[in-house]
Amino acid sequence: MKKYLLLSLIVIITTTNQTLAQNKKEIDVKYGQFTQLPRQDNDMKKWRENRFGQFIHWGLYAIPGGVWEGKTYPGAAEWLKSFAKINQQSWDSLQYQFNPKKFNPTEWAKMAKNMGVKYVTITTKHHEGFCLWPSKFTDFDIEATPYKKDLLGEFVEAYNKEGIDVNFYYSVLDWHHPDWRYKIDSEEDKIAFQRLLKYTENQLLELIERYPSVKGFWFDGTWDQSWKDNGEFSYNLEKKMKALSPGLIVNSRMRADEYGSRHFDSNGVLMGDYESGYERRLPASWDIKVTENDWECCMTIPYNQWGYHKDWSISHIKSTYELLEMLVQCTSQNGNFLLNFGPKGDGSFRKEEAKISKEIGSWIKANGAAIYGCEYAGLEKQSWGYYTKPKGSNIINMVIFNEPISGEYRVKLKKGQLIKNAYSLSKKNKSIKVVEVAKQEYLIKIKKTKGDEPFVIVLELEKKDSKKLHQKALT
Ligand code: FHN
Repeated sequence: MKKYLLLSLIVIITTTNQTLAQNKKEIDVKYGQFTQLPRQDNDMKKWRENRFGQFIHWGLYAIPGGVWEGKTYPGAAEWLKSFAKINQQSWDSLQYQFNPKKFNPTEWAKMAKNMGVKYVTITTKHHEGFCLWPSKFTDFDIEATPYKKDLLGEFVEAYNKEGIDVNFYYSVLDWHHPDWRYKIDSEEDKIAFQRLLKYTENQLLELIERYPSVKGFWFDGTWDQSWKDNGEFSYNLEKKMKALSPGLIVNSRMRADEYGSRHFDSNGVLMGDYESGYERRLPASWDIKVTENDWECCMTIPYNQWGYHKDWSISHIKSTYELLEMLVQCTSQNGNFLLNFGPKGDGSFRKEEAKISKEIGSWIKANGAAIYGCEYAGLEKQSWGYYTKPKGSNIINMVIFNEPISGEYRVKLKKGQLIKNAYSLSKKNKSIKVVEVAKQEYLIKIKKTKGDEPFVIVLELEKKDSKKLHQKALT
């Protein structure tokens, strides 16, 4: 009788769920996602394995560095034109001062390599509209500066030489272009904006043709109504770009569907190849959902400065370990971490950035095995730090940021997972004591460290549920 009741209950629940699913009417979206996600091709796999990237914001705004006519503006330096209400002519004339004599692309690329990044994303054109490459479609570009040379080309070559993948940031919002419109209020606006769209398309195809090794595009400035009203255009543009460069990776900010939905289409499906909405923030929860789509968090070192700002005393400057913890959290949740740098107008890096990049690099040199190619380990986050897992391996890394006073680390694995061996990444030959306190639950005992650096403990798992083997391994 009991069995019969249980069976009936299961049938009722299943039927109700099916009815609910049928009732959830999907909207007919014509210009939404057109790719099966998550992408499983080699380019996307490489993007995922890279985990750590360098963001570079560099443009005319690096010259005033947040200061105009003796006044310091605390907002983001690349927005100075807008904050300080600087007229177009004055801003545009910065072009004739742009001559980064200290720009050494080889040194930049070496610094990035030593920091441990596997990819870089550079602003080819930010909201100010200035182009770091000689564009056929505008004079507001590097060619018309005293520097004259193809700066972007030099950059791409140097980074590629170091084995670093290059992506291009491109702002659709353009304060310089006469045809830019925030919204379309008249027939005249409509015609002007169509010209802007053509300009955008021309430049993007130009960038792909000029720099064929480009791996991806990072769109920005796509939040205005004018762009949102042109979902069909951005849909076709993404297709054209990918036809010209198969394997190209595009962030979720590029597109809007025909209803104006951004990042995710009106049915909640991610557009582009990965979610790029995590700006200066990490996922708030440990919800498994974070791990369903590829995603990237972009982060500033100060509170909110992307371009070079002369005065960094205005906000908290994140420490090396604060930033490393963010990188590790991203890895543990299947995300990438893109750390921003804002070079000065002369082409050099500020000393704070140089120091942080060195420190990050030295930690990653020793502990990169817990980052590159790693993913969500399928385990809950613990108070001592984060789990990461090299894809397809029988290894789980514990990346420790908070040492417990007891020196004991509680580890709760999944059914069927047994610890075969545990060791510190810095001392691979010395096993660490593991005590089984309950089924799949362990205490890892470690001598307290000086506590001045995050470290990694590696757990080698034995999947076979053999008690004998297990006991043997732990003695
Ligand atoms: O307005 C920009 C900002 O200057 C910076 O480029 C960031 C980077 O993600 N994106 C915009 C704001 O979302």
